[in-house]
Amino acid sequence: MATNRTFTMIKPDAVKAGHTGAILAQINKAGFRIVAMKKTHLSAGKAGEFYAVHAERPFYGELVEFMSSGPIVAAILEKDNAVEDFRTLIGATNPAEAAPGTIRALYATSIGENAVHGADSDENANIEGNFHFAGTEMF
Ligand code: 3AN
Repeated sequence: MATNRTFTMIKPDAVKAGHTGAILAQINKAGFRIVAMKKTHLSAGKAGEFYAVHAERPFYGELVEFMSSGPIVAAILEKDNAVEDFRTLIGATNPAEAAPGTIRALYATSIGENAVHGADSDENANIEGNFHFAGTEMF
């Protein structure tokens, strides 16, 4: 069943570069409501668990190292058609291919350090949101 929620993380590269406020403003301007949000620092173990689906990919080690290299901002967002509309807002995984004006086109530096994460399905949005937040932290 389609839901109206997605899950995002502002990744360590964008947090470190001071883009958190601008990215959140762009997310709000696009019509997403913040259901839950926190700044946190994933351990390598937790990052590995989050990205377990990519464990067999050649970039898994690099991805886990990067995602645990500094603080992130994790959030659950709400809007009609949230998953698809958020993927449109962030742009392609590779910033060189991301449409102009998208968050990755504006703030990502490479395919690995690509500024933001966006869930790729309603099912994963739910799993990822529950990974980071308790029900009592969602409003
Ligand atoms: P997306 O985040 O756009 O859904 P996925 O699910 O293919 O992209 O990849 C998950 C994450 O893995 C990406 N956000 C990116 O940080 C990293 N990644 C994907 N492809 C590569 C690659 N070729 N080299 C390094 N890191 C990658």
